[in-house]
Amino acid sequence: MQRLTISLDHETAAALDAFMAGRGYGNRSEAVRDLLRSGLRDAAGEQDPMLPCVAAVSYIYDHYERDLGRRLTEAQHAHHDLGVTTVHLHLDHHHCIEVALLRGPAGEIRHFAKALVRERGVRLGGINVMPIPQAVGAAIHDPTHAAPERQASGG
Ligand code: NI
Repeated sequence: MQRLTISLDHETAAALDAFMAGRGYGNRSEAVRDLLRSGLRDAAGEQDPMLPCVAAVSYIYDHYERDLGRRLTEAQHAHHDLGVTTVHLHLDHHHCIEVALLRGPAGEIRHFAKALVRERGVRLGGINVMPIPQAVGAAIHDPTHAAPERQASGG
């Protein structure tokens, strides 16, 4: 463990305390560590656009708004190589939430994710990009890491 001392303006310190209270953190170190990890995880993808990543992109929109539902679907078809799956929930008579799971190089999925949440008419959007851990990536691409075949059970 290394110790570091940081200075915060009052506003940021108050926001940190509110964040801690909301999430039930016992001390500031723990909260700052988690925030740093999440920031560094995001930065990893920004630094290396080829880094294999997965992303969860969520957005709430009004499906009556200017063909938005169709535009979102078309955008996803155009990037079908990055799409894994999409979950859609009808929230009320107007609003829908969709969560798209993407997989691909960090730069490409970040670009597509931003395009989705910035589509005209999207009310709220969130993007969570995570690097695929090395071992997981290796297991997927390297057939020698495949799970051993099961013995036929005869049943
Ligand atoms: Ni819907």
